[in-house]
Amino acid sequence: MLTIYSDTHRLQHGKAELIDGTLKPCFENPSRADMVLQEVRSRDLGPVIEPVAHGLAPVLRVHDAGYVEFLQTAWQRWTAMGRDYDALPKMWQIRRLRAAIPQHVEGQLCYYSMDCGTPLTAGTWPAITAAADVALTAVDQLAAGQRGVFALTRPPGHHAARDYCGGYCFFNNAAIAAQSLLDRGAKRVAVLDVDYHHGNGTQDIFYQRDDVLFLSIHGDPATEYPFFLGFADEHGEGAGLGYNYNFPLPAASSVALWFAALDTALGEIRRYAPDALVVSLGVDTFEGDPISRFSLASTDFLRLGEQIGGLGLPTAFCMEGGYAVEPIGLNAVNVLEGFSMRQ
Ligand code: OKP
Ligand code: ZN
Repeated sequence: MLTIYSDTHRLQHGKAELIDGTLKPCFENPSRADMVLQEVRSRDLGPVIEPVAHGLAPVLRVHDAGYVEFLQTAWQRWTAMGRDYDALPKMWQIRRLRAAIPQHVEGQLCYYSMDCGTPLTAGTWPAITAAADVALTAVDQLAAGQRGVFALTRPPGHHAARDYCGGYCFFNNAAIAAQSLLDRGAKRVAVLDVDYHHGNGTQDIFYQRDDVLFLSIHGDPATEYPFFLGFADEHGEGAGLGYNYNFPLPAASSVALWFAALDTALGEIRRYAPDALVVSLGVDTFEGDPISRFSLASTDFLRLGEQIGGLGLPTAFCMEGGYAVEPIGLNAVNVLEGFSMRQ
């Protein structure tokens, strides 16, 4: 399987996040993608190629123009005030506060953020545009006839909605890929999100549409991040009604329960009969993940890949979460190898 990768991801390197009352080094850091790439190479998954620059037009197909402009200019505006540290919001436009967009960069940071764990840094803009290009180049390769392509995207994307960042995500790489598939002629695309956390951003982007079927298997938001979206009764809206499926599972769910949810999700994908599939590939469902609470073993990821491969669809895998850094490559490449076994 072909992998698309850019070193530019390294430029997104936040310093710290607030964990258990103190600042700890960011879980979402460059070593994650480095480890995945190393495994891709050592197991000879296939060629690794650089992304092709696609510009902002395909990003603007899923993200709000004001939000994109904010991300593009925020670091320059932040440092122009003499601030040389990561930009993090300290308040939110919560219930009954005015929804007007503030003028000040700090106010805008609050307006455009979902949480305070997603540091905007000097390298955020180049890293997120490179990640979008990685996803878009994967789509180019599907259009050129590849059956499965691995977009080694970092930072991840599935928490980023049309107009907000959060959960380490800024641009929604998987949503950008899905939209690009449609723009290249696909009639229907499915996005399957297997990360431990609900893909609230992807759901938000496609919630009112029937040309993208979104399905997510994740820790129940009643107790798990992102808390405010991802419940089983979210089915879509308007034209999108019936095209959104959430499978929230209790935090300590068994592997058998997880695969039963996968089976149901795959059945819905078959029924939808899409032209292509995008997988939001988070491997933080792993038993050793430090911030998640499912218990998939490394071999379960092979099985996951095989089952996805059994759909027989052109498939773009976009890397999302996975914070047990040492086995992240083993787990991610197991999915890709399992998929390839079914081609
Ligand atoms: C991003 B992705 C841990 C706090 C974690 C943010 C989680 C973001 C996950 N105590 N907060 O879906 O893997
Ligand atoms: Zn996650």
